[in-house]
Amino acid sequence: MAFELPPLPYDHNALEPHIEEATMHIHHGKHHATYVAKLNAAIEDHPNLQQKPLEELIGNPGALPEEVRQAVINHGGGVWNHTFFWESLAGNAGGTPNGKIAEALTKSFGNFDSFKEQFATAAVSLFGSGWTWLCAGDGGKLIIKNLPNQDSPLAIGLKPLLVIDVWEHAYYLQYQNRRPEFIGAFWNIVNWSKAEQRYAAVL
Ligand code: MN3
Repeated sequence: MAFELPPLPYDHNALEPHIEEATMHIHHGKHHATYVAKLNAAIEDHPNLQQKPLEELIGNPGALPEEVRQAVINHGGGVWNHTFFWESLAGNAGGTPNGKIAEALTKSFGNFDSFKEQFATAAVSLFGSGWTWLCAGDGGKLIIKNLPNQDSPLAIGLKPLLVIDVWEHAYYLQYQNRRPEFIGAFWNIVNWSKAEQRYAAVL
């Protein structure tokens, strides 16, 4: 097997009450695991691709053989995005960021509350299935970017710092159609120290 499902970086109940244990079991153990299985199936006959880092596969899809390209974008993206999402969250987290990312959020969005409002508005308004990303672009400037399906910000030259999964499977069991409520709960479990580390690495 080329790629494996990484374990969650915390217990399945660590994000309660904001994301319930049952959702975590299905989202990680079924959805995330299925992306891993389908990625491996897609590149079964391509041992050279199995040896490469996932970032390289999804970061430069133009270099992939055409017959597997869309499958790697979809399932490889699904693998990478979910791993990044789990690492973007933590129990007893949330609050406000510190350090360079705090300064950059203020510079790019006016103030922290304005960033939260713009990010939440983007996530609420994303049509269909996709992800809302906070990324660093040129010169470390921060931008909010909605991407559909499992498309990767790595493929368009952005450096992701934080993300929320707004596919219905991310919240429907607990929140049903109330996506804004799920997005509101997200702020209580954002792992800002992880986002700070990621931004420091970009700079
Ligand atoms: Mn998902």
